[in-house]
Amino acid sequence: MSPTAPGADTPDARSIVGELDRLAQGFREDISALSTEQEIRLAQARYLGKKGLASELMKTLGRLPPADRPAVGEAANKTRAAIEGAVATRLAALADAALVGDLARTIDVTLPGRGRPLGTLHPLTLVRREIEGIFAALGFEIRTGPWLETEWNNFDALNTPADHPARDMQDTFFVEGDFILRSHTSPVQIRTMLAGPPPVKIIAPGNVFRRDDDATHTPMFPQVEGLSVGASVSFRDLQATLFYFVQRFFGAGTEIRLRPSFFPFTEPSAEVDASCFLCQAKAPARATCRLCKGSGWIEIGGAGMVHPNVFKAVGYDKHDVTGFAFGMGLSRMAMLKYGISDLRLFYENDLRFLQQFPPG
Ligand code: FA5
Repeated sequence: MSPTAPGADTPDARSIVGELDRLAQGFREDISALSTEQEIRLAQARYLGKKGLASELMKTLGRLPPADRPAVGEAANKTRAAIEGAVATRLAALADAALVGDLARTIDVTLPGRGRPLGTLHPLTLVRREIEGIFAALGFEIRTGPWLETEWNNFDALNTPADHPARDMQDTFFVEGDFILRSHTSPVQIRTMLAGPPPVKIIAPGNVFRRDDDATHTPMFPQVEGLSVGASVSFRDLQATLFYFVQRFFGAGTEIRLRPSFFPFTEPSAEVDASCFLCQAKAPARATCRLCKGSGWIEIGGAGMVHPNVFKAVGYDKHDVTGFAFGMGLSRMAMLKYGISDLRLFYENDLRFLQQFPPG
């Protein structure tokens, strides 16, 4: 390709501009067929190099009338930019194609993926969630309270003054200052009633702490508290609620039994037993049942009607309201549900144990 001019001595500005345009177009066509960077760079030099086609064309610039030179200069710059742009675009396309080629060579997309181990939910979490769901269906709200508690919330307001022998029933961890580690979830009853007027219908799951440590007792364990207070809440309501709960949690056909007991914050008070869901409390399986040890019943917690002194402590009028409360050991429930014989398994974080539970 060579510049065309009307006459050797009088180059024509318009034809040079046209020639420059054709140069850019010709370059694009040339490099579209090239497939290596080296070839492309050589082509670039053939057009833009010192002795390249564009440079040759520009040599005629000096012979143009001065008035025409700016337009030709501008066209020359555009041609240079177009050629450089085309080089960059073509090189980028080649790099992309090379990458795709590399990937196709190194990744076999038909191979199975690398498996990631799936975490599972802790059995105590599974049981807590299940219990929350059952009580939520009965209209109970979920409340929580702090682990560090005042003695007043944990004992005094629950009708257990400092010299009350019942304080010894729960061997308590004392913390510097005026706090203790709560020994049961019952202080959430107090916090909830202090926070607002009746009616109240809550369950409160959470960890509690006692100086206990053997196969059926750990120094920290989860409980779930229940409290229902209103104008005419009765012992019948407590029985019906617990009955509904055991049927859903342990299965239809499960019975409950309430045995007279003592808690300072309830009157009357009861121990709550569920009929053994393993032997169904029926002979002959019952005689050798490892779960209920032949009794047909399994203890799941304590319960009772809220003591008038508890209402007094939180400023409720005992003439206006009655209520029931219950407290169950959540780890005990998980042991029963999953047939786990040692409570300490829950806290050892042994993956062989934990991986037996579903992801949730
Ligand atoms: C209480 O803690 C009462 N606050 C329950 C209550 C609430 C009664 C409301 C009335 C009204 P108790 O100390 O029995 O009660 O504990 C309740 C349950 O916690 C027990 O039945 C048992 O399942 C579980 N539990 C007690 N100590 C431990 C422990 N060290 N490790 C695991 N579970 C325990």
